[in-house]
Amino acid sequence: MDGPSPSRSALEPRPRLVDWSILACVLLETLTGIVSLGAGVAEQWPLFWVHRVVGLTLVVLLFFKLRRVKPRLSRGRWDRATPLSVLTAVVAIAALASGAAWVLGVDVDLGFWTLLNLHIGLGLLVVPLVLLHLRSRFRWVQRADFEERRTALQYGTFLVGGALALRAQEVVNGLTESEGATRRFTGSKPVDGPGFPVTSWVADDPDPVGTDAWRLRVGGLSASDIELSYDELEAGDGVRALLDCTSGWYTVEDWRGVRLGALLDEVDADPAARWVTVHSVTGYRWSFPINEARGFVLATHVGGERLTHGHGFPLRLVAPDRRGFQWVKWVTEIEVRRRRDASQYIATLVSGLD
Ligand SMILES: Nc1nc2c(c(=O)[nH]1)N[C@H]1C(S)=C(S)[C@@H](COP(=O)(O)O)O[C@H]1N2
Ligand SMILES: [Mo]
Repeated sequence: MDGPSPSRSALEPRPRLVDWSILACVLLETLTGIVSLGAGVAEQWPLFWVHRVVGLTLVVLLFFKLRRVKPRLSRGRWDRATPLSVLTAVVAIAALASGAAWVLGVDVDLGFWTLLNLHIGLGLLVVPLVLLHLRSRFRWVQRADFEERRTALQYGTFLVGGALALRAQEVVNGLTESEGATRRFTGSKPVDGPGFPVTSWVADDPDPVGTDAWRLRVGGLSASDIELSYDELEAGDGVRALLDCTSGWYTVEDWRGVRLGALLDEVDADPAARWVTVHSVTGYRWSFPINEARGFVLATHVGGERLTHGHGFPLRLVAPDRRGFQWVKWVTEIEVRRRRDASQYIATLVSGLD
């Protein structure tokens, strides 16, 4: 058992409360982190803000916790669960450090991955590690843990302190015009130089798609189904849109192609249809509410040039206000549906792994 350590500072909650708070923070970070991957409009900034403030709170709590358990790391005091605990601590610290570094404007080239990808990977790893760690170290929180009057004050200080630290960091970023100042609310930075990255999720990397055999199918919950060849696409609609990838970069480009709503009109989508799934030749797919999707463009061109293979030739989705992973490349089918396609999450993760 951990007795109340005599050297507990004024800011330090009781040990069990620290542990439970860490668990709550980890779960909240996981939730906000995952949801934020799909957040593309500015009104969703609080998600990112909460993720950062709770992350800072975790740093403080973890500091208290590690200081408390440090004696247990000395020779002869290890038990069977200690190695896992150490691993959990190391991964958690790495997750926090990579997240903080990213916010501060640091990026290191990790080959296929950005620092933000590393942060996401480490963060997702923390969850099972913490759950395993709980199996051997679980203790119910007790009422006495909350009875100290200063508890509320302690947590208030973490949150206000975290918010002030973030604000200060933004101001400093702005004054020094550091790299962090150019970030979007999502944390993404503008891509510099001509062109923008070719990004594929995990392993999606099809052979170049030739236009001879390629067709765009449009149909499903509609009066008719149609198939269009590349030459039949009337690519006259232009849109300037911001592509924001969850690996941490964004770019504004001029796209040209076919308005998705025009295709839906052509097949006479059923009034009962609520969703549209956009399929790639690779099996990668994403679905959208039909009314929003009507405004999307299926692009054949970007920046006045025909799409390259990497950017999705012959046809790729341009979905303004949606995060990059939903901008399906190498599109081959528009499927009108009653419901959202629940298999898309798995399909998108494993696409290209065969
Ligand atoms: N079929 C397919 N479409 C895809 C992807 C993919 O892996 N497969 N990656 C997505 C991701 S994660 C992003 S950010 C954008 C990147 O588009 P770009 O390569 O043209 O920059 O495409 C999206 N469309
Ligand atoms: Mo992405």
